[in-house]
Amino acid sequence: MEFFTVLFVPLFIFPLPGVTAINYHDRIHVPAMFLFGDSLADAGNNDFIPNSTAKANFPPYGETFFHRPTGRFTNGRTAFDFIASILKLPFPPPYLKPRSDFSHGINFASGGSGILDSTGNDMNIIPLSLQIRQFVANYSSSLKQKGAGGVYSAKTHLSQSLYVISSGGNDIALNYLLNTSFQRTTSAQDFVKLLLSKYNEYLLSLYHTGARNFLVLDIPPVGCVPSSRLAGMKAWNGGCLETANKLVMAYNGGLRQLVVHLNKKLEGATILVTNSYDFVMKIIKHGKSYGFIETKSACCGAGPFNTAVNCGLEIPKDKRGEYKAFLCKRPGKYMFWDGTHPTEKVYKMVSRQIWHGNSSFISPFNLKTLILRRH
Ligand SMILES: *[C@@H]1O[C@H](CO)[C@@H](O)[C@H](O)[C@H]1NC(C)=O
Ligand SMILES: *[C@@H]1O[C@H](CO)[C@@H](O)[C@H](O)[C@H]1NC(C)=O
Ligand SMILES: *[C@@H]1O[C@H](CO)[C@@H](O)[C@H](O)[C@H]1NC(C)=O
Ligand SMILES: CC(=O)N[C@H]1CO[C@H](CO)[C@@H](O)[C@@H]1O
Repeated sequence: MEFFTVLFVPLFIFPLPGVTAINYHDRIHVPAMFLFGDSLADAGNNDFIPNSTAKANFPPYGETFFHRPTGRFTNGRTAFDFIASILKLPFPPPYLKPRSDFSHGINFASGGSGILDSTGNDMNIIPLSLQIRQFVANYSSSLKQKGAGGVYSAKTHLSQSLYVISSGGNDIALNYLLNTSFQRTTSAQDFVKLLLSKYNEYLLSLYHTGARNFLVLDIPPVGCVPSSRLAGMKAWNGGCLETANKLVMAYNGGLRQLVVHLNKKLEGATILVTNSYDFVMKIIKHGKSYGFIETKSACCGAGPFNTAVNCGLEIPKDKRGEYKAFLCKRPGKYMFWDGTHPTEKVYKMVSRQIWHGNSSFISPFNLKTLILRRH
């Protein structure tokens, strides 16, 4: 019940074109930003799911920027918070957060979720399919119920807004690679095809609801996060988990093809797709030239790669002699905040690349170009 009400409200208060909210001297006008996906985008939805076990609701999460945990899986803002600021929008509030103002966007993302419904379902999170349905079902029905003027402004609002999706890493790292019977019944190639066919469906349902401007995130090298290095410490000396990275690369290649195809097929739509994989790999290899002193171990956590004991969790008694509770002094010098997520510093760099990066990071062009072309 609550879901419907909160989604319904903003449609009545959309600024009409030509009224106060639009500043014609400012060509960068995007009325709202809608976010979907996993912990790279979640800004606290999981905190409002009582039995979810994928939460970042304890210190020191958030300590660098917000100075308190917000449910974001990092020390500060996510890449999409930075994008919101560039677009002069507030950080899109979590869909499940009571009494939020959704007039400039909603964040539907849920940490631990994936493209497949089976991903993360033991953690009580919201799969991507449901995130999309929550948006589509309620926006479509409220559009139908509006009078002519209302439909017009709601349609404009939806078509000028930005839709961002970050998903897929968990399908590989937390689902397929951990489930041997899944691997037996479905080849890697078919698994990637399955992910992309679902992704195609989600993009189409957003399009049919009225979305036109999309930003789609490729999967970063999940095989190189501290927890993957820890998992393979003995077998390959703490290098990257290549089985994961190979799947990621296969998926990313397919995603780019899908985006090229949909950009031709979907009239009036533009889908931007990133290449965060190569960007993150470059930083891992040449950390110093990007201002990082550490690109392998987490800033927060303890034990090998600072991830054998998770960030912010209490250290078990029997491990106290072995591990020392550890939080790095300068998170801005670390690539990774915890065992699986980057620091705010990396997110800031990624957001800059999304905004004005060249074709080696984002295609067919960057977000700035998309927005200037539209207005
Ligand atoms: C978690 O809560 C939801 C409803 O809030 C319920 O449907 C689900 O069964 C619960 N899961 C577990 C494992 O308790
Ligand atoms: C593993 O994958 C199989 C086949 O897809 C599925 O039926 C099963 O539920 C999965 N197991 C777990 C623990 O997720
Ligand atoms: C793209 O930008 C990066 C720096 O962000 C630079 O290293 C690279 O040479 C540029 N590539 C092209 C094709 O301009
Ligand atoms: C798909 C979805 O989230 N639909 C929601 C829309 O609003 C109704 C009415 O409150 C909810 O019951 C649905 O769950």
